[in-house]
Amino acid sequence: MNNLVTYARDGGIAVITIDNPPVNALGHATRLGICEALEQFAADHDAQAAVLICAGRTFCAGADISEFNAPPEDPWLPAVVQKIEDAPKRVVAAIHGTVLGGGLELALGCHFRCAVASAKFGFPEITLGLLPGASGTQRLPRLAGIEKALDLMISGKPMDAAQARQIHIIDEIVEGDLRRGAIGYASRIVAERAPVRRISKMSVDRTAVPPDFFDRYRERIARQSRNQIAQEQIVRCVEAAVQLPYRQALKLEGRLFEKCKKSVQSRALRHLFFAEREAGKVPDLGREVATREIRKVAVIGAGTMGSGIAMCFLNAGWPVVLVESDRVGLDRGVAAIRKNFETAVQKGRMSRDEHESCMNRLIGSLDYADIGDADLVVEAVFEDMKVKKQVFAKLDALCRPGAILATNTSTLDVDEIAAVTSRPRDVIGLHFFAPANVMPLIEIVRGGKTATDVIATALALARRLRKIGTLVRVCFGFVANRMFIPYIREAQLMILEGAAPERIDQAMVEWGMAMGPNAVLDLSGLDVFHRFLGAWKDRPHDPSFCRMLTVLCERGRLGQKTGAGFYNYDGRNAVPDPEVAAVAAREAAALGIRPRRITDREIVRRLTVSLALEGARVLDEGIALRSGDIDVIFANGFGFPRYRGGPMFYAGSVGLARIEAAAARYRKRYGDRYWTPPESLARHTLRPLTKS
Ligand code: 3H9
Repeated sequence: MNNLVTYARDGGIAVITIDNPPVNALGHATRLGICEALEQFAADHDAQAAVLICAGRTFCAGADISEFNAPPEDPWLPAVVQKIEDAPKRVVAAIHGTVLGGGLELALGCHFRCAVASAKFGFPEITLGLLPGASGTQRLPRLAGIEKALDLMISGKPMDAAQARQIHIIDEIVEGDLRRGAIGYASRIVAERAPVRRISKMSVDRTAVPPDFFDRYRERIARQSRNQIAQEQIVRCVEAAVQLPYRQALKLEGRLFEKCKKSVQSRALRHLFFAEREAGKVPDLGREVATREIRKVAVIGAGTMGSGIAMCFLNAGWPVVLVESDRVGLDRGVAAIRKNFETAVQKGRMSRDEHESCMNRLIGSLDYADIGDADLVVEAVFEDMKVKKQVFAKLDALCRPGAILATNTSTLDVDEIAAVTSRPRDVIGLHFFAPANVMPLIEIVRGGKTATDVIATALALARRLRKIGTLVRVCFGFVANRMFIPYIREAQLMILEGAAPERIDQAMVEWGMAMGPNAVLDLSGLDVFHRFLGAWKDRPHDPSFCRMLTVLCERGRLGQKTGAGFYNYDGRNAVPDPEVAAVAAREAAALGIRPRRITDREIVRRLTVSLALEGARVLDEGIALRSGDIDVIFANGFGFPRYRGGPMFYAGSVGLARIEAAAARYRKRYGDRYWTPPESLARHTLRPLTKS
């Protein structure tokens, strides 16, 4: 037996322990070890039952995802699960931590399951574009019922032990030491001669759902699963669990799992899974770099961004001083925080006690002197270099030595801000995305002089805030907003060429974006983006460049906040406005731009190619560390469809030849100012691996 799985005996109970840190993923060697341990158990006449348990922080968190780019190696997980179920003596799973995907399937192969109360259970395969492929789609409906099983697999969301017990996923919740408790439970089962329960031998309760259940279920999930393939395959498998004998349905599950695994969508989602974890790893930041201790946080500016940032830190347990220059602004910010927490309580996302303790940790202040003992100060004032410099000069004078001084700027030069202090080593950018308390991303902007321990602390902070921190360097707009410029530029130009804003938005939403580019501008405020472009020193001398944005701003159409932008607004409801098309036609005529027929395909291609070319330039300049970081930023900050993997992965999946051909077409039509692909494009676009 290999050292990832060990076999021991405690009296009459065998204990099979999986120890494959960090999450006991079920890689090949582990599967082999389990099989060998099962054989030893079968041959061990003194063992009356076995407990299957994991060392470390969790029970198995699933199959080893890193093996999915190659064909499966025997013993493959479904066979291992079956081998457990076929064991001649009782096997009890002893569960702690997060039992996910293949890990839960392994547990369902056991005849009994017990868990500590803090354990979490789930089938997150859908988040990887997969289905539970080791009999989960067959065993779960037999235990939990058809609808509950589908909900669990389609949502991918975990449940707690109490819920898992309710739907028969576990039989027993263990208090105290799990190993002890599980051995006790196994001994009891043996003593009581409890019958061995093999889930595959149970039948699915088909009477619990109406005959048209599956059609209705498909309708119900159609919107959330648009363009995606795995959801339908899960429904097919569960339908098969109802209609086919177990073995036949299991074969179908295996085939459909392989189909999903080889799909570009699953490759894209797996790419993001690993890219999100790699984002926190920085080549020149070894483990020896210690982080600074952050006990108290101050946030400067109680506007929407400042109060959102304050909420993030309060939620994560820090005391926060929120500083504003005037009483009205401060009261408004504190009230917004209270209201947001209140809503979280009403929605059951936070307890009343947590709400109170968060509010107790918040100190609103009109006096900068209150930040003197803060270990981290996050500035979130108006996006204006002069104002930011004034704030940082004050921070420099007041903050204790060693405090980290962070700016939430989304565009401005962090080095220029740092230069007004006597301690540029302590200055860093922490660009939260709006709404800060909801969006999972922070662009961590490393200045030319930022100390490595400040960067390490920022990355650790992001983790504690349960956000993804991606490290970027200084340039106008960093990665996110800089790449957004060509994307918006092309969307705007297409409006001048005669494509209605709603058509452009619809094409992008159909393709998978959470929102179209024009709706995004309306939401965030046209004036905000206009001011941002106004501050850009390298703005091209191109009269058509973002012309619609300028004209609409001049007309006071600033987006949702003024009731009109690219759309008219009836509350939050966007209504297309023919006046916008009329304005576009006039502007186009003045600029000599002729109307053309633009297909949905062109809309998607032009916008996504513009992103890929700019992404390659960003990488050439060393602004982002890796293509994967760009993908992580767009998937988590801009509503880029995860199943397309991010702009760089997507370009690779379309193929370099097609991207270059599209760029050549646009170059011919619009000149080479924007459309010359960097030579590095091939290197920076991520090709999905060839099929296994
Ligand atoms: C599946 O099971 C298919 C089956 O149905 C059918 C098969 C036939 N594999 O997230 P963390 C690594 S599909 C390989 O930072 P946390 C991760 O990359 C799978 N590696 O920790 C990282 O590596 P590194 C279904 C994995 O405490 C390290 O472990 N299961 C896997 O924040 C720590 O991870 C899932 O989708 C894996 N399965 O969160 C669960 N899981 O240190 C995926 C983790 O080198 N995993 N790693 O960067 C998770 O959701 C989280 O990792 C978990 C822990 C909640 C478990």
